[in-house]
Amino acid sequence: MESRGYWVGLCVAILSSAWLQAAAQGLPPGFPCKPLACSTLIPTHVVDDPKTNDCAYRAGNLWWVDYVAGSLAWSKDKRANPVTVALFDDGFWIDHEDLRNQLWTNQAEAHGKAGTDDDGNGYVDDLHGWDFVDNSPDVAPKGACRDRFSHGTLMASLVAGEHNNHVGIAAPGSDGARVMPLRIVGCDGTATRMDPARLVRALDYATRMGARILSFSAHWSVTSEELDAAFREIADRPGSPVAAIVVASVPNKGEPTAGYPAAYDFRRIVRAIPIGNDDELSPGTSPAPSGLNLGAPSACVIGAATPPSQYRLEQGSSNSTAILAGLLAGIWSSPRYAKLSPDEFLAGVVERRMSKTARRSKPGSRSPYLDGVPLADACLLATARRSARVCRQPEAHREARP
Ligand SMILES: [Ca+2]
Ligand SMILES: [Ca+2]
Ligand SMILES: [Ca+2]
Repeated sequence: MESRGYWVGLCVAILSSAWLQAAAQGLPPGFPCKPLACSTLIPTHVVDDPKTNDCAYRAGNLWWVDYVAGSLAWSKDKRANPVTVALFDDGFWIDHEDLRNQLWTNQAEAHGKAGTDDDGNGYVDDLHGWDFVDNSPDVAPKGACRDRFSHGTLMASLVAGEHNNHVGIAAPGSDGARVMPLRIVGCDGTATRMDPARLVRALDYATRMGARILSFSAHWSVTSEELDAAFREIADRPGSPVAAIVVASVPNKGEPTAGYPAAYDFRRIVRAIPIGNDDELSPGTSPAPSGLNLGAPSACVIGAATPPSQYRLEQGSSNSTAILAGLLAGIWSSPRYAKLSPDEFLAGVVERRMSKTARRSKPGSRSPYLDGVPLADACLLATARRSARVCRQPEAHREARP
């Protein structure tokens, strides 16, 4: 099999609204995103907790959180057993105000000595992930990417943007997800190509260091035997010691196939199908293999862009992937599920409940490969009273009652 790979898509397209300067004072007047139809899908007065102080949420601009009932994955405090979500992307501004408290931390390096590989994992000072392009602990965007909007930063914020910190956004994984930033593509020249050997090293790092969800807001069409084998071990082989859930993007650029890793027919792959804020499958969405295919918001999504406090409005299937990864992490980290293995969580929660829930929205009616849009398993996560109002699925409704 050909070993030359290439990076096909960081799937976000840029809306013309350009940079948004949104800080603690709130979003600009006339901000183009409105809650739209989501308020008819989920009772906002229930989901939109008035105690939440993140300005974008309070301004009604996080339709994508309410759309998946993401606020039900929040908890009063950070979860005791957060799920580490590894992000494979082009660089991360980890000092962003909505990210800096949301990172996976290598405790051995945090309490170790600078310049020393304190945990002996082969990476010196890998405090918050690793840059596999430039072989460095600094995961920030490099080269021309330093002056652009940062795709990786946006994805990290959609996974775990911090809830109730008086600024910016709040993501479903705020209290249950911790982001492990892994830079696997760069901006310039050959570094923009997806190198299969480089990705194999990053996969090995992520699983060895405890990531339980691997999120790919990217896709590629050429792979290698080594890369296929690494994904098979993580995402398919029963009893694998490095088993993890792979959340894979399905692009919406009109391409004839979804690309890898969505194209793998593996049991632990969950595909994110992009849904626009018109409550429809995003135009140009590639056909996807059957399996665990869940819808998630793609358009009109606001997230972190550059440090220390800038945000940006984006659309694209990358967003869907990160939102779904954060939602799954937020649910998986709840005390009820925290001890489940990846296979147990997928079978008992994602497949049995989330993908079978009769979602009160249009997606699914037009797509043979979309199983539905998940809610944050509201009937199990929330109190019985809240659940009864939010979740209308008969089976779950009954279960939610005392
Ligand atoms: Ca180390
Ligand atoms: Ca060290
Ligand atoms: Ca926030």
